[in-house]
Amino acid sequence: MSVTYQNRNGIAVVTIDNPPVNAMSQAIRQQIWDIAGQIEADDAVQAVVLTGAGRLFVGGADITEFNRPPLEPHLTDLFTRIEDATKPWVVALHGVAMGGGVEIALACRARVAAPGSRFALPEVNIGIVPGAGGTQRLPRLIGVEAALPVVAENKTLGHEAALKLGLIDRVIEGDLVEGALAFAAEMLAGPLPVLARDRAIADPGAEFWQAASARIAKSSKGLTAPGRALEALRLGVEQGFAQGMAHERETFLTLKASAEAAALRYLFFAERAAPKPAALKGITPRAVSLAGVVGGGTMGTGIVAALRNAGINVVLSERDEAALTRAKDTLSGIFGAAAKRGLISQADVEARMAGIRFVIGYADMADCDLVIEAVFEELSVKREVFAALSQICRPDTILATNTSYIDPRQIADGFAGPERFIGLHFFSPAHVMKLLEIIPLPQTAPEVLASAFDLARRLGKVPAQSGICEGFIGNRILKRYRQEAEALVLAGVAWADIDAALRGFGYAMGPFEMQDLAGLDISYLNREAARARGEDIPTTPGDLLVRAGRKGQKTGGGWYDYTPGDRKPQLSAEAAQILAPLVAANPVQMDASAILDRLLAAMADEGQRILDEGIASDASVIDLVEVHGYGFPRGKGGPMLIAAGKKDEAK
Ligand code: 3H9
Repeated sequence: MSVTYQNRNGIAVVTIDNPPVNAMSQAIRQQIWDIAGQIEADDAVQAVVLTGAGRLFVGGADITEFNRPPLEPHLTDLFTRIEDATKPWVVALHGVAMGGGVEIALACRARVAAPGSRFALPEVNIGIVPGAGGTQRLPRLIGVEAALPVVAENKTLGHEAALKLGLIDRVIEGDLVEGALAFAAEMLAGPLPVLARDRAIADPGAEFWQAASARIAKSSKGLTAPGRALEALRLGVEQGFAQGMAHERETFLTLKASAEAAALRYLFFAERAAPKPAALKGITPRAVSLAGVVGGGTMGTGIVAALRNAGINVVLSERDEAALTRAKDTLSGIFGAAAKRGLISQADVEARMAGIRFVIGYADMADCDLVIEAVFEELSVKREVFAALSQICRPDTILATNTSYIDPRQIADGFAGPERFIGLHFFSPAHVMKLLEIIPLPQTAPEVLASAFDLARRLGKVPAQSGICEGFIGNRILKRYRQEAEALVLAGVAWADIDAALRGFGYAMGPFEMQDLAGLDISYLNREAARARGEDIPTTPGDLLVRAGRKGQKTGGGWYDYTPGDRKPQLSAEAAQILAPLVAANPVQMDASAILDRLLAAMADEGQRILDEGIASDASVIDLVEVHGYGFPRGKGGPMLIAAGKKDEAK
């Protein structure tokens, strides 16, 4: 880790070398600071080219330092020093510049970049605003309208857009440092470009700010930072650069110290650790270029869409023509909707559909590298599929089940090549939801497990390895959460209060609204099946509602009533009457924070059991499951993080 400085014919080349992402840690800041001082004092230097070693320029400030008080020299002071230098600094950007990496570039006199470079201020993702001038210098350089989505909405700019907007001054084909040196020499011959801080800025007016605030309030889903980034930008436009910088710094420091930012940082590192389990280090995954999917229902088609979006060709198998036609329609609907939203082109839609072979039976699965079964959740049906696949497929074809509850050992039992079986539990809709639970069997080969992680990476999913237990990590915690919520109802707490508490916490909906949306009948049928097997399962509120024909939104009512065409839940006198025999006679008032404490504690308790049993390797894996598969509010980190915080408070 070092910053080096070399005099190249009167121009100093300063190189930041701090793998893996050249993060600007205290040591790096100090070295740049010192070198900047030496350069100012060196008569043999007329200008500076700043560059990063390795595959990218700079990934930003060093986030690992954010849990501690900031250490000097601060980035803001360093950037002012660069800005005030009498020798002009030119930055040579390549790969990625993010956060502080963009901000240091904005403080330079000029910016050149290699083709393919990308620029972003992703600070809002970790609960902060850009804290070293990003909200002030960027709008002065590229205009408020172009800067706002970068500053507050995590928009990335590619090199072409950056050039057009004036974020960079030249794209350098060929050797970047040589090109930057030539640019600096030219620059010295003419009048120097005006610094970003000294450029005029136009206020786009009240209407613009109003619309932007409304858009950001909607898209930020309860997170604080995006709105504060907008405010910081606006304040600098209205009150000038110096005031804007002071306000930005204060906002940055306040947010950095917040629980929300701590939770988002925790998830940032958890998301980066999850794809790289230590046990798989050095193990090469198998190549997957053709995948089979058995079952073209909601889950199967979602998985096919996810695979095609990642460029993997697919063979989709169904039982008959009618089912295949339905699957085809669903898939063209999925891709068509993406095209309508401008995410892909019409040509992409056609290419994605063309990469799917729709077949009946399993014969065409013979040459697949991976086959994912997504058929009805019934052991015998799944075993039928694998009986055929284990005969037809190559011996090295990975065979995966998308079961959400059934023990994958039972599904694979007795079939040839047990080392190639694995559980891959997708979440519906599978082309949207980020979570992929990966469930190795005891005999799964390490390279099959490595292939599952590699697949998650290619599909843009967050992988969470789970051991085998009923419901794996996610559905096991969901069951406990629902049980706890129902226990409160039985004790006399109004279910509308419980749902409201969870919504207030940041969930899109509470447990009872969720049941109404998903339908109460499937879990009812599961309970009935278990009762038929002789299991002693007491009558639940869900049983009474389903028996009275209230299966949820699809039947016009469940826990709540619904008017046709409207998903808004309304209190239901009928549901209350049906449940009266189970619910305590006297209503119990419980405030939202007490309700939350109960439900979050139950989730964390189940999570702790999951850890104790070795089902998950780390508490952060459980939190990733909740955030990416079950709508746990990102800004809260996860039930395990909250429980750990409570334990710390109690100490
Ligand atoms: C900021 O700049 C604040 C300023 O406005 C003001 C300050 C006053 N720090 O993602 P990868 C680690 S806030 C420390 O797998 P990729 C990461 O944990 C910052 N560590 O690589 C991982 O560690 P490990 C704003 C960092 O090639 C390793 O590097 N910037 C940082 O897929 C490789 O990471 C951001 O938010 C960091 N800043 O992607 C950018 N960044 O190997 C965040 C990464 O031990 N970073 N690490 O698991 C990214 O988006 C991606 O890492 C990047 C590279 C695109 C840069």
